[in-house]
Amino acid sequence: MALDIDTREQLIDTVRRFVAERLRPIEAQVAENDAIPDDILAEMRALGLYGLSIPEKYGGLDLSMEDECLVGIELGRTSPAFRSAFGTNVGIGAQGLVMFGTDAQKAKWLPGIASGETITSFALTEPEAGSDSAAVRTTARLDGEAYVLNGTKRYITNANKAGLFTVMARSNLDIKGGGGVSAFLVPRELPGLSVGKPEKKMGQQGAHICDVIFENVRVPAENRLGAEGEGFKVAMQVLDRGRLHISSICIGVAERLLADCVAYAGERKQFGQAIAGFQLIQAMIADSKTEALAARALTLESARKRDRGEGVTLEAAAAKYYASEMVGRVADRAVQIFGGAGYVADYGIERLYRDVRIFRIYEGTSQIQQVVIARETMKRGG
Ligand code: COS
Repeated sequence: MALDIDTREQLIDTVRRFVAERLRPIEAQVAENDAIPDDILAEMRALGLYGLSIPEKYGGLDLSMEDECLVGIELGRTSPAFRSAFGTNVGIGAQGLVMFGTDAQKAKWLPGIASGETITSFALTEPEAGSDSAAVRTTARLDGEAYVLNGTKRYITNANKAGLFTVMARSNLDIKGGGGVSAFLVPRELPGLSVGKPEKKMGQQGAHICDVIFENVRVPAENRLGAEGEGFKVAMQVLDRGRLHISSICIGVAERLLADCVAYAGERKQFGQAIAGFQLIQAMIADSKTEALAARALTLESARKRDRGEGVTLEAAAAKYYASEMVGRVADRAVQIFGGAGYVADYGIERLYRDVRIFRIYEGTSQIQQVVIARETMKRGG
């Protein structure tokens, strides 16, 4: 639901202040400890951040895609690890349920997801099925009133905290591609489900990814999400939406880095003057600003298109491709503008440089976005 202008401004202002006053001061601490303090997580819950995209009926804020992206841009102005804490509840972990769940499934799980009491994870990727996500090998064999799941999912965000997994598994072994895949809502407590240790990563410390292992996990048939064989399409539609959300975070980080660069270039003196006066520094700022503006326009326009009920497979891929590559370039220029100070840890620039690297990989690599963009463009005839 689209918010009226005043409510939207209020929400954005609240999130902006929360980011500036509560999150930015502890960025380094969170990275050091690889954990977000519990009181901060409680504040996120109180602000409604876990339920940004969940229908009001189930306790969420029911934001339109455009409003969610505007909030996402604000959330991007700090370490992206903070957003990750509730990102799966807002996006890929819960949207399969929001879009394809039955009334009974929604009533059972969405209130807990909206409040942040239940953390959700999206379990698609496997050791042998990354970009080729239709190749999932995890099996779901129907046995009486339950599907029996076996297999391993890899790099699953928030798996260590999750109470509910949206799992894509092959329910028909005779169909090799996506058509043999179904989606399931799998509560963590089911016997046979185990979660590996969080991986050590390049960036975004405080956000966690783990393996999820299924050993004869009996999932009640009523937990299937959508029709049998529709799981791959569920995943693709969830990702179409998720890609717009990720784009908004990339824009927020880029805008944050730009502000940091402008402030630093105004203070840092070389050759007897602030480096902001040098045109070669200005050129980097100009390029970063232009690209951040372009990503903002593309993402918000695509979000509005989705809000009008139109398909955005191409637009979401284009926005994610452009915004994630853009923030990589902006972060690289930020290190350059900060010079030695950009390379050492004290200023946080090198941390953000590492944090943004994953945006070009998860929820579809840049190369997958290019494949999607080309296919869709050819389908549309240009
Ligand atoms: N929305 C709805 N349906 C979609 C869709 C979308 N965005 N994308 C594909 N489909 C449908 C197709 O229409 C097709 O349906 P039919 O069989 O009825 O014709 C079916 O799904 C299979 O599609 P396709 O043939 O395009 O599948 P491919 O195996 O060629 O792969 C890509 C498609 C590469 C685009 C897909 O595997 C992908 O996005 N991979 C990246 C996954 C990813 O983002 N992983 C990150 C992990 S989650 S953090």
